[in-house]
Amino acid sequence: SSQERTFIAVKPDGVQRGIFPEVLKRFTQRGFKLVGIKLCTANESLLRKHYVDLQEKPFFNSLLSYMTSGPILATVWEGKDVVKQGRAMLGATNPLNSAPGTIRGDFAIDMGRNVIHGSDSVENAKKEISLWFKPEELVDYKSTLASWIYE
Ligand code: YYY
Ligand code: MG
Repeated sequence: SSQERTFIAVKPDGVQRGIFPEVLKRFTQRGFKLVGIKLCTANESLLRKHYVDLQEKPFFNSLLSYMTSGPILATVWEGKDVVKQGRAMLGATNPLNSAPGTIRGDFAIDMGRNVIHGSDSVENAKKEISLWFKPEELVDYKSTLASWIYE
């Protein structure tokens, strides 16, 4: 449905390098609707929940220090198929495998500096949104552009 939501976060490198406006621009221009946004720093306990599936991986500690190294721009986007489309807009986990035209393919080289996070399923999106945002931080509004974006 066009009410589907995803969690997209610009990681500390993407914030420091000034890539976050490009991320906002790409999702907005595609036609997705911004329903939540905040600059925040992630603490370790939040990140352990966020990356719970990766706790046993050899890169987990370096992932934690990367993700706590500076501010993160946390966002929530709404629109038709936004979870899958968002992942496509991000590119592959390893930027060296990301096509030009994707965010990682255009702005990143190393996997441990891959600029951006995006939920990988509708179910994980719900989990991540509730982890990073309080319900009252998400804004419900009708976009006046909807009829120009959806037929
Ligand atoms: O969802 P995505 O971010 O594309 O990849 P995940 O497999 O969920 O891994 C999360 C995060 O961990 C990834 O964005 C970079 C880092 N990472 C890594 O540093 N080395 C790996 N071999 C795999 C992932
Ligand atoms: Mg992931």
